Amino acid sequence: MTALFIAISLILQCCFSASTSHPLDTLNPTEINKIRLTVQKSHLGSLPNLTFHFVDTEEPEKSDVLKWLSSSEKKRSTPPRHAKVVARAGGQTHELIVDLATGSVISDHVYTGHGYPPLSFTELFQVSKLPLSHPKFKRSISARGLNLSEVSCLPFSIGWYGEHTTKRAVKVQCFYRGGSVNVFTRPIEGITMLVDIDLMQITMYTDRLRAPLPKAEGTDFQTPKGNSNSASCNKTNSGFTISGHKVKWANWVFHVGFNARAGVVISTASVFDSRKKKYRSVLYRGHVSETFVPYMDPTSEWYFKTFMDLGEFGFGRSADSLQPLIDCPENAKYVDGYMAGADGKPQKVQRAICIFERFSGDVAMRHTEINVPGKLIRSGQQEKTLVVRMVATVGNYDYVLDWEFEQSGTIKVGVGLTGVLEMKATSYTNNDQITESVYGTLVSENTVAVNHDHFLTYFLDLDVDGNDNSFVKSNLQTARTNPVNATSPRKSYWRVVKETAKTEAEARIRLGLEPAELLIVNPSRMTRLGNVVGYRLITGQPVTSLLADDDYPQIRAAYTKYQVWVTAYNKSEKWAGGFYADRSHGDDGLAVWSKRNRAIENKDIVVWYTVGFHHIPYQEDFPAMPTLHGGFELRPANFFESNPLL
Ligand SMILES: *[C@@H]1O[C@H](CO)[C@@H](O)[C@H](O)[C@H]1NC(C)=O
Ligand SMILES: *[C@@H]1O[C@H](CO)[C@@H](O)[C@H](O)[C@H]1NC(C)=O
Ligand SMILES: *[C@@H]1O[C@H](CO)[C@@H](O)[C@H](O)[C@H]1NC(C)=O
Ligand SMILES: *[C@@H]1O[C@H](CO)[C@@H](O)[C@H](O)[C@H]1NC(C)=O
Ligand SMILES: [Cu+2]
Repeated sequence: MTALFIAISLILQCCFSASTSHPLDTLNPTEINKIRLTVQKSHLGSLPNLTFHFVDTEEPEKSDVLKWLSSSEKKRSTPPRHAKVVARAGGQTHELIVDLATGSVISDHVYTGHGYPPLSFTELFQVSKLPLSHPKFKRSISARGLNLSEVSCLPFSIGWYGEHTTKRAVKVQCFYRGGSVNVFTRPIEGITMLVDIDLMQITMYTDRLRAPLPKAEGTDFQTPKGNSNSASCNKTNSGFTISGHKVKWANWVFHVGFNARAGVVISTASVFDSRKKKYRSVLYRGHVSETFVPYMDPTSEWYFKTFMDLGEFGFGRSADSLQPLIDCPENAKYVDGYMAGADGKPQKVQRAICIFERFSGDVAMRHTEINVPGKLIRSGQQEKTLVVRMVATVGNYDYVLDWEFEQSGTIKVGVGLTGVLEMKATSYTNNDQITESVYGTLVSENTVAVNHDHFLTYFLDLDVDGNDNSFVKSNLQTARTNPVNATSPRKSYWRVVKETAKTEAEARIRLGLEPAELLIVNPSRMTRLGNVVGYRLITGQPVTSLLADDDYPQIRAAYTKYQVWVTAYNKSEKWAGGFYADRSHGDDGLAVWSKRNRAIENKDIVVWYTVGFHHIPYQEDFPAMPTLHGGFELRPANFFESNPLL
């Protein structure tokens, strides 16, 4: 959920040229303005209340992009540049495709299905101000003896609980600063307001219960500031180059994009094979596809808190300007991000992304050989990697999102959770007073941090050494030696039994039950030795949603019941929770697409992996939590002929 409103900075960008030479480049400010003018000139311009909720490139056909990439610069034909726009006007949701070359709308229709486009920050900001002039709210605040000018109110998306018809709506809850900068630690418990977004009015008001206001003391999360402003963009010479959005480093080349919904998008990542003397494709496109953050307090003030941050708000929309020397090291280079605001005008997030070489102090590889007579042979390499990072501050939580490229061919995806927990006020000051369930942990006097989950589902369109891939499960099975004509004193060993998923149903994986390795292979490419070329998905902690299948939030986020899914590539299937995630009914999204049970063997396929955390809060998570890490890896598996580090 969200509360931060991006300040538009006017400082010039530091390290990047704004060239739009790659077909996957994200929209630049000139293009965003052109899209706005085009839409305003169309019939939408005459409808009341025109607001922009989604503005992004309409991704070109993959075949056109691949053709562009493989042809020489002179012979290239750049695919047509189109934008997808979802706007609200006259109380309806309009989907438009805008042709940027001609500045015209080439398709336009009204969406009438379930769910709504992302909430705009402008409307969320307006919502947050509504209570402050609402007579009932003012009465509730003075009845509590509080000072209205110390109150901060925040909007929360509300999901869907089986209602036949829905409106665009959010709930609002308020917090008391009164000497604290850590707004979330001081909830004014018991007051809930429902806001109809299209009317921009409070349509329901409840003041149901009272709980003491948690104290301000001990809630400050600010660490003493170092001299961080002295960091410049190009202090250290770095081993990578950026031209436009294309990054080249060591044996890697890839494209870095940014949009309001996903944040960082990595595409056309290829790794150089020094034996074959060419770049070989690994990942056509990868980004966070959706998040699901359900809280585990079913009471009337809290039950609706089951956020799908990407579809409801946007990770790019929540991207925070990175703080040099805190969020990224001294040798980082920064990239600004651009997106359209509710008015369609370009907004800039300064330093939305940083890129840096990491010298982790770890060992990339080593060996000492003592068995060569008369010699001691010792060698090794230190680990040096390239990190692409952004931070999404989605209200109380901060997600540190990394793509890390290794010279070994591995891509490591990291998720760091930090920020402030969502807390509720309670009368309890010690655990021994608690007799009923409080659905969380007492983390400070009068303060319960509520149990919850974080699921970040990644879209991974792997193209391992080409378009057509298969998904293979290598099961490790205990085998018994033959007891009859025993030639071995051993009774057992394990062996690998490979299973290639033929359809989408066979590629829904719940990890952690049986030992298995998951591979994405290119069945038409072999190594010299006849092993099939592949990449391995090394998964993190096996976490799936524990909510009941028939619970409404779970119906909307059905894809969190498995950690891994594989689907047939379809350009319009990108958002695991469905495109219209706000108040969705679960009738679009990964779980629905996978039910088609398409063939996925030796086809262009997409892997979906969910990084999950069950979060039981602990006292150390208060007043702000130390970063908790999760993630996964994509590691070459018979992709190279031998160790690419040598
Ligand atoms: C990098 O730093 C040098 C010297 O400090 C400066 O002259 C140059 O303009 C900088 N380049 C960029 C792209 O900021
Ligand atoms: C336009 O917005 C205003 C408030 O922001 C609302 O009162 C009005 O009903 C809206 N009109 C339509 C057609 O949605
Ligand atoms: C309320 O808070 C404001 C701003 O912090 C302060 O200026 C004002 O004096 C306070 N009023 C009371 C009655 O405490
Ligand atoms: C691609 O996905 C969309 C959305 O799920 C669907 O409507 C369409 O039929 C799919 N196309 C193909 C060829 O499967
Ligand atoms: Cu958490």
